[in-house]
Amino acid sequence: MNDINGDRLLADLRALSDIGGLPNGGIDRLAWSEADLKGRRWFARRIREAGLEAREDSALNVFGRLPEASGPFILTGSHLDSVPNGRRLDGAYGAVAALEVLRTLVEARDPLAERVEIVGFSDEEGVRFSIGLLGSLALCGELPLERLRDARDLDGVRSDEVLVQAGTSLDRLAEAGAHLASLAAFLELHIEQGPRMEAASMDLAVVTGIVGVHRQQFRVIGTQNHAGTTPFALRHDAGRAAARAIAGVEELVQSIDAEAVANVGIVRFYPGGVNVIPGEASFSLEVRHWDERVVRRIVDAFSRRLEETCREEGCNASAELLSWVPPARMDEATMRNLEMACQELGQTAGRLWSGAGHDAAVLSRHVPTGMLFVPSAGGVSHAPAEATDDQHLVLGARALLRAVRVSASRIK
Ligand code: HGY
Ligand code: MN
Ligand code: MN
Repeated sequence: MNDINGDRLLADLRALSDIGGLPNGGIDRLAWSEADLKGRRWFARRIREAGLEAREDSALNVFGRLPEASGPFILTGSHLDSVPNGRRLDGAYGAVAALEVLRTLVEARDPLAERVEIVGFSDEEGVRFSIGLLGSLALCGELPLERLRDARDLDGVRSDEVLVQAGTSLDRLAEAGAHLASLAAFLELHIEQGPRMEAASMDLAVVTGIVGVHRQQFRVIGTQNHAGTTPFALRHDAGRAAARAIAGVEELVQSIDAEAVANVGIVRFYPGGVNVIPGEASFSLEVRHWDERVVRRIVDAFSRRLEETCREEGCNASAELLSWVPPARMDEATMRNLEMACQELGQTAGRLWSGAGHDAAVLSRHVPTGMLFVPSAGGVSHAPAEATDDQHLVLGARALLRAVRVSASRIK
């Protein structure tokens, strides 16, 4: 059987990582930015250069397939956007590997190629509007439209304005859902983005499930005042109240469940003057666990803790849900198919929960879905130091090829 062209896969990954490249070696393809759109245009061009038909849907997801193919399809791919100051593999690896798989099937004149479609999803990271997975949610008819309509990006620009500038619009996003009926299954190849595979010397891992990801925005209102003349006893310092609550997050989360994690990734004080006691503080809180009851307990406990702290500081707090993606179990038969594909390569794949969120979490609610991981060097991701060695990158794509062929051969 024809196999993956490893050099071509690695060359494509290098070419894509030049788009949005940063002087420190990282990349920044923030969703809907010019660099992100350039990355999608590059992906569509590479699809066409392989003699395939490239199609962009209303969510600007980029699909590729044989021109005469009509479905149902095994869809495989991942996202093309990145976190700010990220690196070249998160998402991009699964999309480029999917292209290499389809190219390999077409070059081998494998009849199964007609049953395969690839995708580069939009805005998986959810950094722009704090609502992620937008491309896969649009494809699956699950868009939180009202929340998205109210959302603004980090510069305060309304979501619809950003989307119109990118070439679509909020109202058109939902059109993407029409394609879901053409899909029979979804497979996503991704880097682990964590330390477990490397620590266990695991070359390939089949994902058993994806954690639930809860994102919330808190606002603390105090009293803006002069930083030089206001005695501590008279202050209602919103920044101090927020900072005290944030500083206690790790202990609070660990006291509820050792496997849960949380993150405060964005903090802002208003008005933000060196000599002004902040009258307002806002911050994001993200909580993750594979059991949504644990996530609920953590969010409730943190909210109570913040209320107490605000009472002590003479401040008030309010909260707004940004997004909630429930935990997702992968399809058992698809997991076995992925394990068999690894065995064909003489590899025994481990089984792991994913601590990172993925488009596969959304697809898994609609079609049989599976994920395959390759290790991350030092367990690092969402940072310029993210890396995976070439052997693992090629091995993962070779396993994906075999898994896609088995899944495609089973389409009725
Ligand atoms: O945030 C995540 O877990 C994923 O990388 N988007
Ligand atoms: Mn990702
Ligand atoms: Mn990511």
